[in-house]
Amino acid sequence: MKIIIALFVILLIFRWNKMKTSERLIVALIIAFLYIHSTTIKANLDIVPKPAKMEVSKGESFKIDRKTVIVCGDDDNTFNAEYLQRHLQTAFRKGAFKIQPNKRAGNYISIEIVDNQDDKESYKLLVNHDCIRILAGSREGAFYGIQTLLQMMPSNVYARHDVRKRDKTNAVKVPTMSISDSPRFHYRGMHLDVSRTFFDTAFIYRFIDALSYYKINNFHWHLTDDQGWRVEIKSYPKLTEIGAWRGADELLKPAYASGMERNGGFYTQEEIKSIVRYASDRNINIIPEIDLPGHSKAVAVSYPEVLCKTKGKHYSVQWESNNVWCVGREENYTMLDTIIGEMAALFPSKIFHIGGDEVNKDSWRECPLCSEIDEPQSHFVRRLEQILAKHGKTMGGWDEIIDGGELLPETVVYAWASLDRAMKSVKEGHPTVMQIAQYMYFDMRQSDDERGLKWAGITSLEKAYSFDPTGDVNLNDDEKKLVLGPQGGCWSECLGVQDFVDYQVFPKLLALSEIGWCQTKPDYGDFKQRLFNSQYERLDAMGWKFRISPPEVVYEKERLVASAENDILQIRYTNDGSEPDEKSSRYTNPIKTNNPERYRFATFYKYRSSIARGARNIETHHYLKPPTRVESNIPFFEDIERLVDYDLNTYCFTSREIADGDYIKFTFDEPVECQSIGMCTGYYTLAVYGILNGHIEYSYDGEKYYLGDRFVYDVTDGYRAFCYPQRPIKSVKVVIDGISEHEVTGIQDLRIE
Ligand code: TNX
Repeated sequence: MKIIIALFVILLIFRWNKMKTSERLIVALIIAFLYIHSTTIKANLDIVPKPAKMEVSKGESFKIDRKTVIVCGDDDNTFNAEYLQRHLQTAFRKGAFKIQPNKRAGNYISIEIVDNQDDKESYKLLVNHDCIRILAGSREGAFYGIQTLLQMMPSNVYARHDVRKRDKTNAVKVPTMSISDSPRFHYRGMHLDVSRTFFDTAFIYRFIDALSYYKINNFHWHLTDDQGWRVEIKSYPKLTEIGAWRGADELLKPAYASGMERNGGFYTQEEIKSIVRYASDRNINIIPEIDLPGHSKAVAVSYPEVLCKTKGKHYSVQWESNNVWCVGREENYTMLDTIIGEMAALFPSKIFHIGGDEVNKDSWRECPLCSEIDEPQSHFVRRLEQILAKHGKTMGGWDEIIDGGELLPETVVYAWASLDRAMKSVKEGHPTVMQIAQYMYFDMRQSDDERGLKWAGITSLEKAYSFDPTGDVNLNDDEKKLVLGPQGGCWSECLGVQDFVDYQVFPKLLALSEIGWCQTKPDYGDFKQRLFNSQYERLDAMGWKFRISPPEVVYEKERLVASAENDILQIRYTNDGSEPDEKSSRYTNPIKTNNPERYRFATFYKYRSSIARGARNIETHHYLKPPTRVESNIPFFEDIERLVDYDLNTYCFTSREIADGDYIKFTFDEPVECQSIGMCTGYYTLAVYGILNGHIEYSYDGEKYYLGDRFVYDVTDGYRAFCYPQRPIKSVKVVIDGISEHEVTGIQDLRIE
């Protein structure tokens, strides 16, 4: 359209002097018409979550423009009306979208509360030629009607910054239609771990907004874990004075690449109250979690008396030692009663989550108080049930809470470890939330060369989308009623890296949204089409740096062949090993080459790109594997010879905290000619559990050592250090010269090139 106008204007410049006044008038009218139409856009109908029933009629439409008003006479819906007004104003050039109590002749959007037999979350959205009506039985339903309407509007309704005038819209044409919609599950949850990585309040508000845009109605806030206690408790101030901070000089040591500096934070009670209110206006219930009795290192450094009085070190699965509350110490229950009491006053949620997962029970066996108790975990959980009941709460807990003893029937189980655990919980009669790791863990990696944990397998968008909370488990109809709904899980060990939370959560959250909302889930192709047609743009407007799927690249018949998931994504590449950017060459056809390892490809959506990749079937590095001896003063869990088998998949963990003066020395049988030698630490392909303070040294004769690089953090390889010898080299040493991150450290094989 803009090009047509430009051509038209050029034509005029040459002809204007020769025209009559009447001709000029006609031309002016045409320009005005074209201008108005150039900023009238069509409503988006690629809605997520897809409404249950949507009948669009052909021909007629209603135009939302600057004269449209919002009609809302119901006090309960004042927030909803203002919310709609605010969002529309962001995207429209002039419209004030005045709110008025009474209907007028036409050109309005009304929010009407009607007698509704259906559930309170259902709504109808009717578009006639002169108005849009949102009909619902409650403010919840009306809010969802508004969300559906916003999905039809330009993406800028979600913009968080001032939209430039020229990017605003004059009018949106919505076809006449009728939508009638209600959710499949009344519990649609998203969980976020703010302990391993602290997210500030601004982030939490944005996150809540995103949940509400996609009709998710529970936010499970994982507020405490080993790496930080994040909720202010007035009666126990040390929980946040000490337990919310990690760093070299703190009692809680650095972990998961949090660095030497003081790092962390917590939410004050005032901040929490505001967040809870904000969420509740948007139909979101916030379920607080304090993770007990394990995952409690942050408590243990703040109030060490809560631990069992034992001598040994007992590690959790995440290698935290002595992080479990003593369950025989009566004062602990008094303390928990007080903590829960303060929190119960902040969170109106009926469910209060107490964790309960991954407890190492060894300290209980050794403890004189705990060893007296039968089934101590179950004993603890049941004591907490009583405390919670006293504060008017129902307990929620990870699926371990069903082991070892009978619980109150209403206790809500959060099934995470497997579908089998979910079935066990349901068969025992518990309402169960389905946060099954194999589908719903957003911290898992999304394909094999991407960042992220992988203990539950690779969890692609498609895998997540395929989840059916009641269909994937073998349950009868009555049992199915106990399945409350799905929940996405976002643990944050690996999210300390900038924007990585965006990458893991979006667009996956939209898959979660449809799993929870859609009565009949559309097929994956349909979902993806809507993603590309309209949702990428929306996430972009919201400011999320969402994941863009990387290209598939293979090398066959001397050609590199790359493909993207959708045409909307462009593929760009480099042939010097560097990361492609927006200026790199555009890939259109297979590339003939004998040096495929030099090529890197990435897909681009607008100015943003996916991770870069080479061909799947080509190794980019050719590491040397010279016969090598290894020695160290550090004890390892595994056989140290694993460090010199040059298989990157077999490596070693230290069985104690490493410290200044520790070393690992590699000596080659014959001097090795190479350009570089590198040591990457932590889990192979995962940048956690690495060396925080150390350097590499190298020697040509095995006696005199030269200084190589210090260890620095890299998001792919963890803390890593390199050296670049000038001559054939005899020996390399990894030298630790300061405090470490975790209580154990992963050491990998050398990478010699
Ligand atoms: C298991 S899921 C945990 C978390 C980790 C997560 C990482 C659960 C109840 N416990 O502590 O962060 O795996 O995926």
